[in-house]
Amino acid sequence: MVDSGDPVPDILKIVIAGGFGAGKTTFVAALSEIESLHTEELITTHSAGTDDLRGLDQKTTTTVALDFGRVTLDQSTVIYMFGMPGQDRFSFMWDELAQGALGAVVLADTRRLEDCFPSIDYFENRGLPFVVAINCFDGYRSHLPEDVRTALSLNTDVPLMLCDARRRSSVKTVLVELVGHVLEQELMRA
Ligand SMILES: Nc1nc2c(ncn2[C@@H]2O[C@H](COP(=O)(O)OP(=O)(O)O)[C@@H](O)[C@H]2O)c(=O)[nH]1
Ligand SMILES: [Mg+2]
Repeated sequence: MVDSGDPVPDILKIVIAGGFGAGKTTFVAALSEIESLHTEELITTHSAGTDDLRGLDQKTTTTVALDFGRVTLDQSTVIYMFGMPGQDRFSFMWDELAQGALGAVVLADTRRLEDCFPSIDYFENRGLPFVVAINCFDGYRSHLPEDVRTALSLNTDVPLMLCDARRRSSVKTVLVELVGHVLEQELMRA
């Protein structure tokens, strides 16, 4: 076989978690270099009873299965992002999605902070490194990250930052922070 000379890139898998409407689909789409694959459906009166829409007056779609996106860091590293559906009824998929993941981003929506508790518990129990990104929705008073840390009872060693899931540069900063955190955890374990 002829060697093309192109190295086969390392594939890093990252999961994007958080409650319904926290911005996971937006986050993956903002950074993905491929058309992010996501399965959204218009919220019907059927799912309206199931998906809690409090505070989300503009939300008209709901992710049915998963978001998937890809971003090339450099020639040797490609990141695959998998959105984890936040609704409890999809929790049966979490183990499958988290399998082999390097780390996770938990998107927190300060309008409904409690919605990200299950994701945080899940990654803590699983021992998977994660960062928490507070998604900044317009028109809602911004919360001090340290107040959010207290409200989430988050360990001081878990990075916490503000982000705008619609902005590529903001999403990128969150991923860079996560990769740095993962490396730090690995060095500590070594
Ligand atoms: N203002 C603002 N709106 C956002 C942001 N991220 C997502 N949205 C909007 O919030 C809604 C929910 O986002 P979506 O990505 O579908 O949430 P998901 O359920 O977690 O996948 C959509 O209408 C987005 O356009 C953000 O950072 N700022
Ligand atoms: Mg979604």
